[in-house]
Amino acid sequence: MIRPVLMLVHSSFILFVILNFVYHVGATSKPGDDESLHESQIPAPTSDEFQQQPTPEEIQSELVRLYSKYDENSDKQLSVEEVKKWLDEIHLEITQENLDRQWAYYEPVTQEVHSWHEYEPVEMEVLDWEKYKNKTFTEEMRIESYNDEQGKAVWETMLNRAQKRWEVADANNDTILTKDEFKDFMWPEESSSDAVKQRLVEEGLEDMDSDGDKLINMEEYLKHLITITPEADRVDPEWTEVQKNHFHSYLDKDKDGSLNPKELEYWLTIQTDRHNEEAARLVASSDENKDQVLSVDEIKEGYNNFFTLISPKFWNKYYPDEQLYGPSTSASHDEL
Ligand SMILES: [Ca+2]
Ligand SMILES: [Ca+2]
Ligand SMILES: [Ca+2]
Ligand SMILES: [Ca+2]
Repeated sequence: MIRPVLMLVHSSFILFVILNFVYHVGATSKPGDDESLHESQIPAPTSDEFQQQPTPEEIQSELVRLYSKYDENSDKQLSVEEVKKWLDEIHLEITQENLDRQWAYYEPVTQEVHSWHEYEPVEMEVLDWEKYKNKTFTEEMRIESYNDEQGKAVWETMLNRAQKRWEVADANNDTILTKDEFKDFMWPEESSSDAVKQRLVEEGLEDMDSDGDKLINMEEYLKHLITITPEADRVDPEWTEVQKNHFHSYLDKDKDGSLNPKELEYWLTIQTDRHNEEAARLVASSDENKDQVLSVDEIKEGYNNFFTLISPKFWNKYYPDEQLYGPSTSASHDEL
């Protein structure tokens, strides 16, 4: 049975796409993007567009090294709980690495900032909208996208969306973003700000709510999934049925047949239990002897299933020129 492919194309994804001069939404997603949280951001090691790739042995040895670190009670088995901790840490590391990289790219300047908390202004690195806009939506790219009507529309939507999101991420309303505010701008799905989460829901409605009733019904839901799911992933005759089941049993909490803004927010934001489910899925994927825990051999044998558990530092050695951890390219909402 195939797993539900439940991704929402966030504007940060599209900004990422624009950065890569690609205008076709979904063009950078690969079959298998639904597999886990970060897989879409990691190139497949088998892809031959990369010159130098880690060998299976190198990947296995990295996994074994990390395995010992997370096998906290040293019983030579990894439980779902231990794998969850591993996922939590790797997720933080990926986000931080990505944030640092993006922040540096925009060359923030240091100036005095009045925060909510401090009476006196503090010196902090900040970024202003004009600079962000000019470095993200360059004139060269604008000219290119204005070549056709669709490109022009996408461009304007994205610019508008970025600006609106900028405004909500700017928590102290001084029009510039500190690194913390910038993090909310880039990863609204992980923000603790209600305004940012609210904006994320509005973006979801803009993408999906074609009849404008502020609810996502099944038809709108499926239509959206079709636009973001590669055709190869939809050939399974069960595909539509699986998506419908997921909608009914997991997303539509009050079972009224459509997703209200609250249900949409649940779907679009990172839920704390997601790593639990992902950890359980990872353990099950390679648990040969079905004892609900992973031995070192099971990890080595199933190394293909665990790329998402390997730190960006490892991949960066092999793909130094790739922006492996660009802005959250998709919020993968795989709750199985
Ligand atoms: Ca600010
Ligand atoms: Ca609707
Ligand atoms: Ca509902
Ligand atoms: Ca086992």
